[in-house]
Amino acid sequence: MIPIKSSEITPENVYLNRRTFMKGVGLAALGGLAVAACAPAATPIAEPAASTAGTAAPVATASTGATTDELGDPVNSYEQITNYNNFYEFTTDKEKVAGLAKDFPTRPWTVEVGGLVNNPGTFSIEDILSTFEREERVYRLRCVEGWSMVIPWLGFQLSKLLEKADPQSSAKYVRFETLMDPDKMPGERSSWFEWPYVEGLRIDEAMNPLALIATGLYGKELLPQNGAPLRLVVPWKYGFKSIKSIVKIDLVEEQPTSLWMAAAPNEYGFYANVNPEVQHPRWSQRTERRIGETKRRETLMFNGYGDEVAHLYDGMNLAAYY
Ligand SMILES: Nc1nc2c(c(=O)[nH]1)N[C@H]1C(S)=C(S)[C@@H](COP(=O)(O)O)O[C@H]1N2
Ligand SMILES: [Mo]
Repeated sequence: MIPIKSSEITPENVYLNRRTFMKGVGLAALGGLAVAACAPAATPIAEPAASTAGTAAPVATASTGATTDELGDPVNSYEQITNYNNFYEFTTDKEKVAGLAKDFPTRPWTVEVGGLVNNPGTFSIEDILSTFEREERVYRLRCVEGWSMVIPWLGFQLSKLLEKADPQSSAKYVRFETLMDPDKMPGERSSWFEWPYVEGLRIDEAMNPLALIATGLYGKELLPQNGAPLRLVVPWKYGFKSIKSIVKIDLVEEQPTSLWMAAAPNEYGFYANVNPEVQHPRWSQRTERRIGETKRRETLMFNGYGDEVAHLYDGMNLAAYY
């Protein structure tokens, strides 16, 4: 097999379908709304800063002390996790998100839980933090672009929040929405995407014990670049499913359309399970570059969480439900 160089990884945003492309061009011509950083030019994936690259086994100082995941892979450093981010509400440049998101206000913050539930409600982040006991979960995060990290999250099971909301029997999916506020998130002025960022899970996926609402990492509260004050983490799916800075959670009957499904439906499906056998239309998913390492690794089916989640997809053709 020919190894793929990191310089050959294609960012998620390079190709957009014709409809979105035409819309983007039209709006750009009309009012200069397009953000230059979101133009569909090949934005190469930058290597992490020299100071953080190559850190072999970082010490998890402020966390419970876990230095590896359950496979023995070392956790990435706090430096790496907080300085190499995808968060298109700020910029498509992974190394500039941290700087641009630095002053993003995460208080006050409320999350509206509604739709097909018996106990709808609007909860402040303080309510959420005092209601749900948090634990550390060390998970691999595999971006669809072909890079990955190991992150010691602090959070609680999404199932706990859903149980409190008490879904009605007609609820089949969970739909999540990120804050829509272009003054605070300037990337939302880009007409390349249909904002706000939306993601979804089938209800049984959402109830799986691995699905986490993270409010911290390395034992500290989340920084804005990682999706403060709360974000989803679905470790067996490509990173884009793990929606950041959530303000709305709805139980719904129909399968939600995510931002990435709307942008490029032939490239990003609803399921987005990590799968080395199903290639992205523009690149293979067989290997990945772990941030901090030079040699590429084999990508694992369901990102290595098959024992916990494979049963959710029994009888499904995973090439069709990509
Ligand atoms: N709202 C929102 N959530 C998002 C994204 C985004 O652009 N906006 N990017 C996703 C992608 S592509 C990845 S790989 C992960 C990255 O999470 P991290 O920066 O905390 O490592 O966040 C996901 N969640
Ligand atoms: Mo990603």
